[in-house]
Amino acid sequence: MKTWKSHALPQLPGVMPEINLHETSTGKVVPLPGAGPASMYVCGITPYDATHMGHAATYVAFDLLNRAWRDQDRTVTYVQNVTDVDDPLLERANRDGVDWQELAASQIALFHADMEALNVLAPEEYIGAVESIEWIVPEVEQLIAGGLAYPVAGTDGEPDGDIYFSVEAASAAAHDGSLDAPWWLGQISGLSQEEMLPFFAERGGDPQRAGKRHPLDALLWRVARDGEPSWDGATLGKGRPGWHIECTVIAQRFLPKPFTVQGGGSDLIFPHHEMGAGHAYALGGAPMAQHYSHTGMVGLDGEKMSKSLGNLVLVSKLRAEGVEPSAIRLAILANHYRSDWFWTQGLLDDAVDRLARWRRALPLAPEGSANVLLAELRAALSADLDAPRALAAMDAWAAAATGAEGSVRDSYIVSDAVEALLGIEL
Ligand code: 5CA
Ligand code: ZN
Repeated sequence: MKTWKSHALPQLPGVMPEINLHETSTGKVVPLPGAGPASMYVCGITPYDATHMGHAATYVAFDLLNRAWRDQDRTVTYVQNVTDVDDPLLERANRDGVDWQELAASQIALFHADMEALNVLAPEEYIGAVESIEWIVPEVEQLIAGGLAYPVAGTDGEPDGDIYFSVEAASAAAHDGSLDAPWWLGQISGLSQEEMLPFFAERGGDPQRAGKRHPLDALLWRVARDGEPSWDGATLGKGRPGWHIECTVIAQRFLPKPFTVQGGGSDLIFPHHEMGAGHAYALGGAPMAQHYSHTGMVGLDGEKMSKSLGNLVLVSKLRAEGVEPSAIRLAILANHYRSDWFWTQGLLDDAVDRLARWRRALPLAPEGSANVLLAELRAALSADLDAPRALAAMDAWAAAATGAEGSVRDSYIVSDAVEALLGIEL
């Protein structure tokens, strides 16, 4: 699928030091692999509503990592999916009486325009669930053949043949040596099975589905139902894929096994990334990713911002009201990516002021100040993408830029650094 356009990325003098990033599974900030190509998969949107500030914050956070890697002169391969067929999208289209494909296409277009406006570097590959069905089917067939997935008989009006991933068979295979590497349920999230159950039910799982071998077994293939779109599934029968296998297959097709960083919001730790890791082991005995990284949740008025609650601040709406995209990005960057935070008008007002201060300071750049600032920005970003610390360094630099005449060379380096590392155009 087509993606959006990246703005040009200025080259800076010197390089970013070793990047340290929080690892979800251990809770520790650890160095990322420092040499060779870097690869990243960030879970994309389900396109039934426009980009809200939570989505924007997640993609801006991983954009900082993309920029940090590029500042190390690394080759980066970034892949993002779009869940362009899934229950919530079909439910929304039904509710509103619109065609689900048109709804998806319109929201994807809006998302791309928002990402471009927010200066998020485009992924190298942007892949839809629908276009990946033909790659998913043989992988599910392989899991069945290996005894790691099984069909469920129809009951309570459900048809025969939905395919589920067996969490018990997969973790047993991982430990008896039939898979090369160990995998267990809880490896990424650290949750106990009792803790997993409510999240599973809340986030697309079906613990109560009759006929499953284990309540936490995840759907791999949903056979066709009346009134739902379906595709050829070869021996699986007509149907559509489950959610976790979509991301596993796309990531494994376009990225190394394992790739460097799997990213997404903290709402995806369980079950989505936990199951994705399990699917990857079950398919090849290799971990999905070397590192799992998650952003905090953005909320509004005391609740998580979510399409289902409807408490959304839309990037496109703010843009239509004339808010400068750089100010939106700067408001996001004022929060550390791992913290949960709330969107407020005050945050945006502060960002508008800050942008104006930085712009006023730019022509007054003190001689020799740019390289010092650049080192501070790099130190902040390499320390678990500490954008608030980078903003504070830039604030201090701007406050000190008070001379009558600035250094042209320094002002160029500063504006390039703020653009290349923070994605803010001055
Ligand atoms: N299509 C799936 C991922 S494969 C999905 O979760 N789509 S989504 O549209 O619900 O979310 C898109 C991305 O934004 C995900 O990485 C999700 O973790 C993140 N996200 C969703 N809501 C928030 C929020 N309130 N704050 C921060 N990030 C969020
Ligand atoms: Zn995903």
